[in-house]
Amino acid sequence: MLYDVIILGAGTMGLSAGYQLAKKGQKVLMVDSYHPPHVHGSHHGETRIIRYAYGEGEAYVPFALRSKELWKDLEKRINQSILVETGVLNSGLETSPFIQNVWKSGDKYDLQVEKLSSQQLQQRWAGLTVPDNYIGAYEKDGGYLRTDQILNGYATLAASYGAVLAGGQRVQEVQINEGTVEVKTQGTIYQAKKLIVTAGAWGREVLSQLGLQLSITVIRKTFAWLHADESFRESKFPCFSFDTEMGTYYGFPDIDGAGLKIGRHDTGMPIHPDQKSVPFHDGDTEELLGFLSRFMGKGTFRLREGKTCMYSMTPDEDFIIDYHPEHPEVMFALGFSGHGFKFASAVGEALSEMAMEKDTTVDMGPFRLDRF
Ligand code: PYC
Repeated sequence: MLYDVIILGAGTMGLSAGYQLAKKGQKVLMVDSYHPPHVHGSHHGETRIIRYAYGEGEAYVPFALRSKELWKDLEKRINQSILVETGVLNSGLETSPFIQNVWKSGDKYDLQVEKLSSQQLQQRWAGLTVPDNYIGAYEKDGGYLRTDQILNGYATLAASYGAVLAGGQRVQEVQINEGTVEVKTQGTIYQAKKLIVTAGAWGREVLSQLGLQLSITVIRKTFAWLHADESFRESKFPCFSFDTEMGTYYGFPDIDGAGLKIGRHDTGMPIHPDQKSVPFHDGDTEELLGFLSRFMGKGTFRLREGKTCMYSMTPDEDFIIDYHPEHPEVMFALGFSGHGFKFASAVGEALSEMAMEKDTTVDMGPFRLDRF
């Protein structure tokens, strides 16, 4: 069977692309080493932040806004709540480049971002202890996405339009023969006219088989849920992102009694994606508690569960979404650098448009490979 498109990596990005393509009448095969949903992709951990005034740069704003439209569309199609608007608080020194970008992008796209002094922050959210020289940029439309519902929703919808999911299929070889893509797994060779690579931390290796060396480093990251008091519940506390001299930390309020969730966004140990990561340990807990005692000092926190995950970092921490420079039948979306999940709905749409040789709804110019 000759598929129109094979997608390597059926995490959120791959399933989103598979759904979009199958809905548009394409014959789609999605291949994954594991059986989605699993803990090896970028979707585990139940929740991801969504925000629009964007500290990583204004180029992301149209992408985030289109993603929101598509998340709302997905909510209707699966009849489940997936985007919850708790608000997102960005905080740091007024001079922090991240905070400056939040203002700049908010102004440019006329987004609602409220400026709060450290005193106002502490008045509004009882748990906060913010230094005097910090400010807050609060986006009330921001919030979080429910990852399991999204993954299962896309998998169900993609299947309903005829997309095939081949789970537990580790890719051994990828080749291009006279314009046809061949993907070899244990015992099977699949063929297609086009190939999309959304293999996350494994994407670099797949593309190197096709002669393309991407500069992506896989990093071990940790996050945890902590028992916290009432002032950190979802009805009373926002999602947050703090750019501090102790590092960059993000988190979520206590959702449905799961505990306050928090992680460190910067730094981390380089690893190979197949290497068993150093398990979450006491040092990881101490790091997170160190941040909490400084910036949420009125709370008492106790570790409930800690986990590790992987970020695929590019040198500039911006995504790479492009065609293979020598094989235009190959496309990829990789290097999400720890801030990609919120865009998965629009990434899938863009990849489907690229595979069908159409203009993309959102300009992918800022994410091209030739910027390096
Ligand atoms: O994009 O807000 C974000 C985020 C939080 C943690 C990792 N990425």
